[in-house]
Amino acid sequence: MKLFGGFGSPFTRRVGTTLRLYGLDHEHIPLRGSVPEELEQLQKFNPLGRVPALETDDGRAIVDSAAILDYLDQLVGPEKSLTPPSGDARTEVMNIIGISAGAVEKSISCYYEEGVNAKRPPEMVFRPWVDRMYEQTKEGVEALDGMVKGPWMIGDQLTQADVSMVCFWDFIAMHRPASAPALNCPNLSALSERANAMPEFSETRPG
Ligand SMILES: N[C@@H](CCC(=O)N[C@@H](CS)C(=O)NCC(=O)O)C(=O)O
Repeated sequence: MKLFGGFGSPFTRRVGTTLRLYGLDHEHIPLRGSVPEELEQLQKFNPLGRVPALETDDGRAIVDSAAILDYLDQLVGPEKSLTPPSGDARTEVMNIIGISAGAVEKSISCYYEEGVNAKRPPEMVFRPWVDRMYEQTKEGVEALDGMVKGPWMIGDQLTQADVSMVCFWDFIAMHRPASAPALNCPNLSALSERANAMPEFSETRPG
């Protein structure tokens, strides 16, 4: 298998971390869509030129981290899958991933609005919308902070809710400018610290 995309992308990182936790052999190719030659190569696997993308051992290209995780879960089977296959635990995990993915998507949108990675000239930024997105991220992660059962998101078992949450939280915390409303998430910080002590997380942690 080949995983395309750098771990600066939280969606790519959650796939890279899951591959490690499952002990699946793979090659990591950190292509960047922002570099024209790399974009061309990436588009062979993802017509959108986004990361992550996965090339399977039988030559299929899978796009979108949720679809890739679903593929990997099926590959390892229900006993080993980090996403509970059914029942309340599955609903809980999917719900946490839904909120945390929404929060990080808002954070990524802000990352493309202002700062060194901005795609828009500063005079074209519509301030009320950017401020609202900072608020949405804050509201999302603070709600998630209150949902941590401990030691992991849904209790004793590490699940995909933790993998996704930690990858998303680390991105949000790393890229939040000092001018944005501060985040009060002691439980998510502790969860991130616990997870990043594991090699599967620390090896994918962006510098
Ligand atoms: N829903 C997608 C989101 C992927 C995504 O947002 N990728 C970003 C990097 S974090 C990207 O490639 N952005 C460049 C672009 O959209 O052109 C997934 O889960 O894989």
